[in-house]
Formats: sequence, structure tokens, C-alpha cells
Amino acid sequence: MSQQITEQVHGHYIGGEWTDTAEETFESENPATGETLATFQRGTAADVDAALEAAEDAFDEWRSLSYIDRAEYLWDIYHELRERHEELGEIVSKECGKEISEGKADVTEAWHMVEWAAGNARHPHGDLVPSEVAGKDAYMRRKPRGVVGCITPWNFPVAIPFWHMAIALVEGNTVVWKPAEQTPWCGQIIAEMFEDAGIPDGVFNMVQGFGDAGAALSDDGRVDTVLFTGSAEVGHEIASKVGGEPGKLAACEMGGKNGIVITEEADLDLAVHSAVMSSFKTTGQRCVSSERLIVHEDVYDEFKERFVDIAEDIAVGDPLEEDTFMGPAIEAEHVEKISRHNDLAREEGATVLVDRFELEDSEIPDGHGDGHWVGPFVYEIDYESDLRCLNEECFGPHVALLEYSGDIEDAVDIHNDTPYGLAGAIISEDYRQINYFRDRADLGLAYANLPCIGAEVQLPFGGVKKSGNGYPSAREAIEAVTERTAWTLNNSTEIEMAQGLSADI
Ligand code: UN1
Repeated sequence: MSQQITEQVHGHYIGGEWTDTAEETFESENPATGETLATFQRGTAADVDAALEAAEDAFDEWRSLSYIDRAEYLWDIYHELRERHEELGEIVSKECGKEISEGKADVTEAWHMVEWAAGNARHPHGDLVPSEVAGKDAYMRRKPRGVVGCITPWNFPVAIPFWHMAIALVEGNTVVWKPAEQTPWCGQIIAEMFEDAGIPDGVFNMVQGFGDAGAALSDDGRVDTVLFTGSAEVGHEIASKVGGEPGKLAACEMGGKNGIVITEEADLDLAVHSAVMSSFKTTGQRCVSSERLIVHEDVYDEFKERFVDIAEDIAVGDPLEEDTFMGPAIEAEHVEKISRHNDLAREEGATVLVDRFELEDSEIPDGHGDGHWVGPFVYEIDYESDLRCLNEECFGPHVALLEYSGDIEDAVDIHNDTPYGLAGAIISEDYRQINYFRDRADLGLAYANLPCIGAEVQLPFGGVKKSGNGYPSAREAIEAVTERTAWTLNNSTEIEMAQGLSADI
């Protein structure tokens, strides 16, 4: 399936076959136009069961291949992602509404991760550990854990699946993947890539569907590791259920109520630029998007004026147009959620500075009247610890300006005063302030003089507090999908024990 929209109902990919037995179907919708893109089978617990059986059956042979042979399949996909960059970037934009440069960056991020994971196949994968005993060799060796269940979000429909799956597969696990229900078209294309690469049957399996299929996957005892990126609600459930079971692992990365601290020592050009990027790129629908701007009183008025001017003007529109900055929200339900957050801020005493929640008719591109349009909502409010609007994630272009007085310690106290700790930034030219933020801000991803979005794939991606219990990407994901064996080999014909333990019998 490529750009062409077909009448066909697309199935799941299980054990090397496309299924065609759905009782129920669902559609992928273009959020900028409301048009239907394609129809898909809706996965059930029975589909998940079949996929897990296939993944279990395929594990033994797959783990027996060398790392380098396993990586070969991923290299094929790497080349395909690069060759089809433009086309796939456009599909991402059409299916999830991200503006076109973001659609393409999603595909770029995917091949970066494939390159990282497949390239790793030629890197050392364990440790040589010195033994106390001269005649012994001791190692830490890795083994695949088995079947990895991957559950991925709609907002990076190509990149994040590869964060999870490229690593799990190269390490020798088999995979059952449930793409987000909002982006099944991207799921279909990725599954076709694995099929075209000739990956052995059952090594990669995809079941389309909703949360019930995801729960059937994460709850199943045959899944050894669950990798999850998505909402805090679902992530916490998976983390507590799966993480609580002996022998099972869950690495979950969830949302944030991300903040940017702008101190009295900030370069205001950088501050405004970083805040606009962090708050409005992807229409605020990144888990790393910022919803709190914590600004020192000395620069507050100037920052506010400049930030508000840009928010009033920023281009919301057709994601396929090069000069669009923000596309639509993902779906009607999400527009309602953003509206509830905007109302909540009002109810809690916010002074609204920019309200473009309902766009003017003239701002909506022709033929896009059924799109899920929202514009920036910017407010200021006196900081109080228990305001819900400052603690609950909106996942939209909804951002609070908070004025602080005092020192960096005061700013970081406000910054840390949320249940989350995913991404954040400090804008300052004072290295002491920067270092204080680096050491004390509760964050998995911290930036100085940059937006708090746009992490590179080779860095750990995850959060602290309610933002996550693991890192389903890069080096840390290797920990989640492998077992470590402490392997000790005796090179002599005598037994000599460590710790001076007598070997006499
Ligand atoms: C997400 O926010 O949901 O750091 C993922 C970034 C991207 C990944 C974002 N590389 O902004």
C-alpha cells in the first residue's frame, strides 16, 4: 500500500501471513480533512493470541542467527526508509496531521534508529570481567528475553515503532506490535517493509487495533518484555501490572507537564524561539512539548509580549503546505480534551493572553472544513502548587506563563512542582544557573538554550516520576530486551574457588 487509497480492508500480519478474518473494522482518517484514508481489521484477543503463538514459535531459530545476520533485515528497511523519504513523510503528515517537515523528520528519525540498532550488531555486546582466579575467564553475556510486545503512539507513527522494534529484533527477540489506532496506515506500511525484507515468518507480527488489543498483548504471560510509549494512564497500568510480575519487564515512557525556565540572564531571542518551538510544534502533541514557561520577573514583560505576538500569528493550516507551522489536532475527541484544559485554566483564574482555540473560518484552508483545527491558547496565572491546570497534561498548544522572582533555586522549585519529569529546558547565559538546573531539575531529558523537543535517537529517552519507568529506546532499551548472564569459564583442570573458599572434598 502506498499513496493510493483502496477499498480493501487491510489485515494483521501474523506468522508471515496477512489475515482476512475480521469481525470488526475501523478507519484511518486524515485529521486535516476528515477524509477516510483506508480501512483496517480491528484486532481482538484472538488475533493477539495467534500473533504471540507465531512469535513464540519463531524465537528459537531467530535467536540462533548471528547479530549481524539479524541486522541484515533491518538494513534493507533502512535503505527503503531513505529511498521513500518524501513519500512516507507525506503519508505521516496525511495520517497524523503533522506539518510536512515533521512528517519527513519522523521518517528520518526512524532510519536513524534502525542505523543505530543495526550498527550495534558490530559492537561489543557484553563485558569481559576480571576474575579473582587466574585460571578463570568471567564475562557478562547477553541473551534475548524472548517475545517483546510493542505498543506505540500515533504522534511518531514511524519513528517510535523502530525505537522499540529495531532494538528488540537485532538483540534476538521476536516481536508482536500494536500500532496506534489513529495511524494504522503507517503500521501497514511498516509491516509491508518487514515482509519485503523477507524477515522469517513469525519474527515480526503486527496486530492492528485499539486499547483492548493492546491490553490483551501486555497482559499475556507469553510476553517477556513490554515496550510502551504513550499516555500516562495506560503506561502506569502496564508498568504496575507487568512490572509487578516476576520475570516480566516493562519499559514505559509516558507524558509530561514540561517546563522551560527563562532566567533574568536569558538571551531573549533564544528564549522566545525555544518556547515557540517547544509549545507549538506538532500542535503541542509531543510528549516532550512544553506547557509551562517559568519566566523571571526582570524579563517577563518583554518575553510575554514577544511570545504572544508570535502565538497570535503562527500559521495553522494544511500540513502538506511548506509554510504551515501547526497542523490539526489528531481527532475530534482530542479537540474536546484540549477545550476542557483551556476551560480548566480559565476556571482556575487564568488571564487568557491568546485564544485561537476556535480558528476563524478564513484561517481554515479550503476543503479542510472537517479537520480537527485548534490554534494556540496562551495564559498567565499566579503560580500555586495545586492548580490542576499546572499539573495535568493537555497534549495540545496550551501553555501557561508563570512569573517568578528570586533565584534559580526558586525557578527550579516551581519547575519540579508537577507529578511528571520528562523534558525541560533552561534558557540562561549564566553557567551556574545552567548547572543548577542540570543537577536539580527532575527530568529525563534536559536542555540548555534549546527547545525541549527534538532529542537524538542515541540518547536515552524516558522520564522520572510519573513520566516513566524505563527507556524504550537506544542503549537502555537493550537492557529491557536482554537477559544478562554472568558467565564464568575454567581454563584449568583444577577447581579453584573465589573468596578463598576451600575446594577440598
Ligand atoms: C514524543 O514526544 O512523543 O524528542 C516523542 C523529540 C522526538 C521524539 C518525541 N525525537 O521531540
